[in-house]
Amino acid sequence: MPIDPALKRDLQAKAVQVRKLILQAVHKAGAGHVGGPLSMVEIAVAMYFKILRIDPKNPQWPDRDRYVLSKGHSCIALYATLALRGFFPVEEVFTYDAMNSRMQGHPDMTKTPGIDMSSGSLGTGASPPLGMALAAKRLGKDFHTWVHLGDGEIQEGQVWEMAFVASQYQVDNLTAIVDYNRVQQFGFPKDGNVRRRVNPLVQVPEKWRAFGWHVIECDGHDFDSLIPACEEAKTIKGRPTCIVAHTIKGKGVSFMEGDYNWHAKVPSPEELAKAFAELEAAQAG
Ligand SMILES: Cc1ncc(C[n+]2csc(CCOP(=O)(O)OP(=O)(O)O)c2C)c(N)n1
Repeated sequence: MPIDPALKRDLQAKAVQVRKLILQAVHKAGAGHVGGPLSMVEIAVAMYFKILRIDPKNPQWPDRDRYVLSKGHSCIALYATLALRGFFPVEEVFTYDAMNSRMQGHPDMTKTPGIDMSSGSLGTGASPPLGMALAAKRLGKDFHTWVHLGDGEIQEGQVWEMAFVASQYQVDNLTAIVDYNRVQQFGFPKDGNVRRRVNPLVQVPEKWRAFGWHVIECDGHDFDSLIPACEEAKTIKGRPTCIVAHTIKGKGVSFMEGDYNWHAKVPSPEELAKAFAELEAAQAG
C-alpha cells in the first residue's frame, strides 16, 4: 500500500539531505564510515520523521519509543537525521569524530541527545533493546523498541541469544531491522576487479523465522515498502518482528554502491563534488 505521495516526496528530500551531510562530515573529519551509513538513510528517515513517538526537545522522555543503532559504525547517518529532526544544530554534525565533540565515531548515549544506547562493538547493541522492551512490559508502558542490525553484524552470537530469548518471552513490542546490503568490511583480494564480497550471508529471513520471529521483507530504500513494513511490525502480537530490509551499501552514489572499498573511505574533493552532483540530479529527476 503506497504512502501519501506528499509525505513520500518530503521523506525523499530528507534522505538526500542526510546523504549530503554524511559525505560532507566524513570528508571534513578525514575519517569515518560511508557505505553502511548510506545504506541505512531511508530507514533512519522513516523512523525519525514518521514512525517513532519521540520529542526532540525532551530526548529522555520516559515514554518515547526507543531506537538502538546496533551497527554503531554507521552513526553519522543517525547524527545527520537527529540534527534534521531538531535534536541538536545541524552544524554540530560537522564536528563528527573531533576531539570532545558530541558526534563521536561510534554512538555514546552519555554524550549525544537522542542516542538510546552506546554501540560499536558489533552484536553488543542487540541485547539492551530487548531489556528495554521487557521493561516496558513489566512497567505497563506502551512504547515500542527498535533495533537496527547489520547483516554482517548478525554473525555475532549475542544477536541470536537475544533472538531466542525475545521469542521465548513473546516480546512483541520489539522489532529488529536487518540492513541487508550483503556487503561487510572486506572483499577478497583474489577477486581482483570484482568489487562485491562474493559470499554474502544467506537465508536471513529463514534464520529469524527459525528463531520464532514474525518476518517481513521490504525494500529498504523505498518508503512505500519500508513504512508499511514498520507499521505492520507494530501490530504483530505474541512474538517479536524482524524486518529484513533489502538495501545497497553506498546507496545513492554510483561509484560507492555495492563496493566494500567504500565501507570506511574518505571521499576526495573531486569525489565529493561528483557524489553531490549525482544526488542533486537524482532529486531533480
Ligand atoms: C565485534 C566487532 N568486530 C569487528 C568490528 C569492525 N567492523 C566494523 S563495521 C564491520 C562490518 C559490518 O558489516 P555489516 O554489519 O554488514 O554493516 P554495514 O554493511 O551495514 O556497514 C566490521 C567488521 C566491530 N566494530 N566490532
